[in-house]
Parts: sequence; structure tokens; C-alpha cells
Amino acid sequence: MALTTNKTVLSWIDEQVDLVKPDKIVWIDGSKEQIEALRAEACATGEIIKLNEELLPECFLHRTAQNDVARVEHRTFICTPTKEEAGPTNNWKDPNECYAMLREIAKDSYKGRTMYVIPYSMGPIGSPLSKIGVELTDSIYVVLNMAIMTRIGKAVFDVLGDSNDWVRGLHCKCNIDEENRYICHFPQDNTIISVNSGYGGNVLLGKKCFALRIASYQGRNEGWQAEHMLILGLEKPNGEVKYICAAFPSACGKTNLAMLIPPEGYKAKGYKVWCVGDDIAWIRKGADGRLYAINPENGFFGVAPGTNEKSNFNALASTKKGTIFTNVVHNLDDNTVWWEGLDKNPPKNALDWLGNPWDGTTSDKKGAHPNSRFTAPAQNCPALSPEFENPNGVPISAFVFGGRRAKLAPLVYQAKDWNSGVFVGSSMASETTAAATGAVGVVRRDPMAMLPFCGYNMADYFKHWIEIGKDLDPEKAPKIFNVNWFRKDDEGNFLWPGFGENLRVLDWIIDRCEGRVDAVETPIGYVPYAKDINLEGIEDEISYETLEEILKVDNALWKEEAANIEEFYAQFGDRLPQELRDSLNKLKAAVE
Ligand code: GTP
Ligand code: SPV
Ligand code: MN
Repeated sequence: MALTTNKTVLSWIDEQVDLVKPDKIVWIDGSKEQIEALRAEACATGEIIKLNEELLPECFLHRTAQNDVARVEHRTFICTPTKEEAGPTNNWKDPNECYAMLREIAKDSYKGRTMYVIPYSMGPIGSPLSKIGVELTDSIYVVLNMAIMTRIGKAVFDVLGDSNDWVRGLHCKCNIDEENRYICHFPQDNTIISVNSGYGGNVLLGKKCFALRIASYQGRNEGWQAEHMLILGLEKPNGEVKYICAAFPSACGKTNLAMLIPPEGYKAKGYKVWCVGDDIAWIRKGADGRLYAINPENGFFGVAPGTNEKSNFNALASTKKGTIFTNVVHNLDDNTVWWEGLDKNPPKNALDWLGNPWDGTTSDKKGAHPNSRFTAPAQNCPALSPEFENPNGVPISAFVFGGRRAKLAPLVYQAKDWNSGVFVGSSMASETTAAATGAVGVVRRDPMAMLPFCGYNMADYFKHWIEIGKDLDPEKAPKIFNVNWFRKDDEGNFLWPGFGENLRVLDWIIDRCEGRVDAVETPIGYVPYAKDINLEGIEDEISYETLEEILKVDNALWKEEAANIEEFYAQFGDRLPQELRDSLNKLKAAVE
């Protein structure tokens, strides 16, 4: 039975039904009974495996196809009427040609299958900052993941009413054929079509496709921002909480930072970190003239490898109930899961992420895929912010950019003003990770961590950032910073201990926002005096000299960097905002 009378929804679904020809249609109402029935059905077909109910209640394991383990950036398209609107950093297809191609692929693909209709809200249902989508899928795995990652069910349609303001999403597994895999966005039509994949970012259409690609386009037109950013609240001993949004590229530490546990000394003083979000932020100016952010998601789709009690206690705790694990090791002895970096005891009797026998010691092959993930309910997180459901979001004090740079960028620096901050974000670069298919460890420019996620011309996106700043009272505008947890020595060892210790840097950032600490002025911005980064308790992990080393700005290296940025900027031609060109010229002059 249809859960809505909204004509725009019903007629669109009719069209899709005509195209893909499902055997039956199931409307997802969000009820516990329906979810349980779907879990049982997916267990019966082997699509998911029920894990140990005592140790991991309501948790499941899923294995994707071997050729379908990460986002596919080269098969992701922004289908705006002109190529210029998509810009030089996006793949583009003509919308009409793309629709025709996709129709051919999707045609009859639900034959013998069920169409699930998922109404979902990105952001708290009914919040003025939230938006609604409907995803059609032939995958129970997608339904179960969307039920964790978003707010789903009938209440969403109730809020939508007769409105046409919702995002259409069609997902067809087809044959998981790599050669015919396409993740396509039609920003002008509020439409997403994803075919031939069953992997997270390609098929959970509320996430990257809607909440970043489509939403960034909507945000530009409507005066707000959709960003690839975590949101955290830093509580000081006096009880005051300051909020930070941070953009790091995929698998560069957002989940870790968002759920950080303060080092012992800080904990004792009363410091706490509250997690509002670990991947996406929707940001809008509030009535008081400050920027406010909500997390549009309702769960965490986190990188499993490396997650352990020490590196991210809160993330691990979040996975203990109601979680779906994808492409990790299946421990057959106790029917639980394992991944590299969980602990030092790989199971002896296990299956690897492909489902092949694996014993953790004799094989040199990894047991879990490097991009294996957990889908965990946000409510499980012990550090979840009390503001998580606040429909108006949280006020932002600082924006932080960062990436993996083995040599160049100092541990932290502050941009001199908003526009220089936009320059810092626009020229961000990072070594690539396993989150997308393709080479790993190659330095690429990834502006604001949005390279794979910007739904329109990146130069116009930069312009949007500049415009947002013009509209803010500089006193109320978030201050902008850059961090780099990934500086390495010549042997390839990380110089900064990272993880929980990153609080030491956040503390400096908030002190800067409050005007409580001086800094050294350099060609790239304000860098801390080494004495102002507290090393108490980690002196055996990092010496004062090493700290000084990773705070240094090497003009010769920055000269190269500036030349590199200029090269990157060239592709945007005249569309690049003059403000960024000015910032680049200032940097060039300063390091000369
Ligand atoms: P997406 O979900 O892909 O957007 O990524 P994310 O940014 O949330 O990534 P996540 O926090 O899961 O980062 C995972 C990787 O970053 C793991 O390999 C971690 O070990 C590593 N990492 C996170 N924080 C730190 C840190 O402070 N120092 C070092 N050296 N590595 C870190
Ligand atoms: C990322 O790659 O940035 C992710 C994971 O957060 S995915 O949802 O697959 O895009
Ligand atoms: Mn991400």
C-alpha cells in the first residue's frame, strides 16, 4: 500500500516501475517489524549473515562483489545541461543522452525482484535545515543500511505532504557489471540514478549523491552549504562547548577526530569531545548572523581497518549493536568480525572479506578489505552530542581543512582571514586512500575534500564560499585553519602521535578563535609557537624538537606548492574567483 498520496511521488514511481518492471513493490514504513522481516529474508538468501547475538546483538555481515568495494569516481557523472556547469573536475554527460543510456541499462532489471520504496529525511525529520528523498532499490542491504544512515519511514512522507521538493533516487543492482556501472546526478531534476553497484557510497543515495552532490548544488542556489565535514563540540573545563567543522578527504581521519577521546591529562581537567557528525555537514546562517551546522545523517559509515579501542573507542563502541559490517573478516569460532588493526589476535578459523578460508597467520593477504566499513547507528555512540537532534544545528566557531601531506603542511596553521581561508581550502591536497578505486598514496588536489562530491563547477563552488564570507560579520564568521596529522620522517614514520592527541591542536584552535593565544605570522598564515602546543604526557612519543620541526614553514617547498596550485587553478580559467588569484599571488610573493 502506498504510504503517500503525493502525486509527484506516485507518478515518478509509476514511471520507474514501467521501466524496471519489479515483481512487487514494498513501501518502507520504518517499523521495527518490517526491518526484522527484511533482515530475516536477507539472511535466508545469504545476502547478509547474522552475527553472534550475545556479543553483537542485531549485527550482520555483508560481502560485496569482489569488483565492487569502493566509490567509482571515474564512473560518477554530473549531468548538467552544459559541460561548463559541471566544471573541469567532474565527469559530465549530456542529461538526455545519459537518461537514455541509463534507461537501456535499467530496463526490466527488477524482473524477479522486489522494488523497495524508501522515504528518507536527511537531517532531523521536519527540521528547517533538513531535506527529503525517496530511494527506489532492489537491494535489501541498501534498505537496511538506509534505515541506519538516515531517518526513514512514513513520518517522512507526512512532512513532505504534497510538496515537489524531494530528491528522486533510483538504484538498480543489475548484474554488478563493472563495465556498466554508473553513478549519475541530474542536479536540475533533483534526480540520482545508480546502476550496477551494491557498494555504500555508490548506492546509499542519501549520502554522497544527495547530501553532497545534489545538496551542494541546491545550497549554491539557496544560499547554504553542503560540505564533506565532521562536526564536533569541544567542551572546555568550564562547561562551554565550541563547535568545529572539519573537512578531510575520504579515509583521512574525520570519524576519528569526530569521536576523539581526550588524553588523560585533559580528561582529568574536564575536557570532552561531543560528536555531532563524522562525514557531512549542512551549514546555514542563523538568525543571530552566525553559521549553524546539522549532520544530515543518522549513522556512521566508517572505515573498519585501524578502528580499535585505542584509536577510536567511541567508533568501536558504536558498532556493538544494530550494525552492518561490510567486507570484514568473519570469525567462525565465535561468529563475530575482525579487521586489520582491531587487535593483535587475528582469528585462526575465519573467512576473509571474499568468503575464502583465512587463518590470519599463514596468509600474507589482508583479511578485511582496506575499505571495509561498518554501518552503525549514531545513537550507539557514547560521545554523541546532546545537540545531535537539534533541528537548528550548532553554531560553528572554526572550519578546519586537512589532508595527508607527508612533508609540506605544518601540524596546524590559521588563515589570516576568510578569503585566505577559502584559498587554503581550495588548494588542499592529500595522498589518495582506498576509499575510491584507483592508485593509493598519490598526492592530488582535493579542494575542501569535495573533489569527488561537488555537484557543479568547482570554480563556482569557490565563489560560493567567498560569497558566504561576504555575507558574514567578520566577528561572527568561523575562523579557518589547516591541520596535518600525517607528517612523516624519512623512514616513513608519522611524526605526530595523532588520534586522541589531536585534542591538543583543537585546544589551540579554540584558543585562537577566542583570541587567547599569540601565533607566529608566516607566508601561509599563523602558526603556533611550539610552547603553546601542550606536550605534557606525550614527551616520550614526540620531542619538543620534532614539534618545532612539524610547525616549520619551508619557503622553498611552499614556492613549489604555489606553482603547483597555479597549475591546478589554470583549468578554471576566468571562472576562478579573483580573490583566490590574489591570495595565490600574495603567497608567491611572500615565499619568494
Ligand atoms: P570517510 O568515511 O572515507 O569520509 O573517511 P574519514 O575521514 O571519516 O576517515 P577515518 O576517520 O575513518 O580515517 C581512517 C584512517 O585515518 C585510518 O587509516 C586511521 O588510522 C587514519 N587516522 C585517523 N586519524 C589519524 C591520526 O590522527 N593520525 C594518523 N597517523 N592516522 C590517522
Ligand atoms: C567516503 O569515501 O568519503 C565515504 C565513504 O565517506 S562512501 O560513502 O563510500 O563514499
Ligand atoms: Mn566521506
